[in-house]
Amino acid sequence: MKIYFAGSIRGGRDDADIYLHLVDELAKHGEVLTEHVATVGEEDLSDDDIFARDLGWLISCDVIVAEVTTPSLGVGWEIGVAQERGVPVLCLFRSGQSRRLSAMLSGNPGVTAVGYTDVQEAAVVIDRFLEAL
Ligand code: 6IA
Repeated sequence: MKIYFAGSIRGGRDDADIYLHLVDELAKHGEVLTEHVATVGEEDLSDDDIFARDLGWLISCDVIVAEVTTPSLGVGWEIGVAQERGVPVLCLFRSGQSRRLSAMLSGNPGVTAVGYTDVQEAAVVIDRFLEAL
C-alpha cells in the first residue's frame, strides 16, 4: 500500500513530533511516500520541484492520511486533490484543542475525520482505517 502522509510544513511545525509517531505507525502498513513531512530539513529543491514531486506521489497513492490539527494550506489542497481522485482520506485531529476543525473536513461526507487525544489512540484509528480498506 502506498500511503501519502500529509502534515503542516509552512503552516507551522508545532506538531512535528506527533507526525514522527504517525509515520512510524503508517510504515507498518505499507510504503510512506512522504516521510519527509515528519523529518523535514532543508531540501535542495525549488518550490516548483517540490510541487511536481508531491503531486506525482499524490496521484499514485492508495490512501492519504493527514494530521490536520495545525491548519495548512498545502494539506487542505492535498486532501481536496485526493478526494477528487476517489482516494480514501483519513484526517486525524487532536481533540480538546482551542481550534475547531474546518467544516470542509468535519462536514465532508467523503472524508473520514477522527479526533484523538494521544499518539496511542491515533495508532488505533490508523490501524482500523487501513485494515478496512
Ligand atoms: O502549506 P504547507 O507547507 O504547510 O503544506 C504542507 C504539505 O504540502 C505537506 O503535506 C507536504 O506534502 C507538502 N509540502 C509543502 N511543502 C513541502 C516541502 N517543502 N517539502 C515537501 N512537501 C511539502 C520543503 C520544506 C523545506 C523546509 C525544506
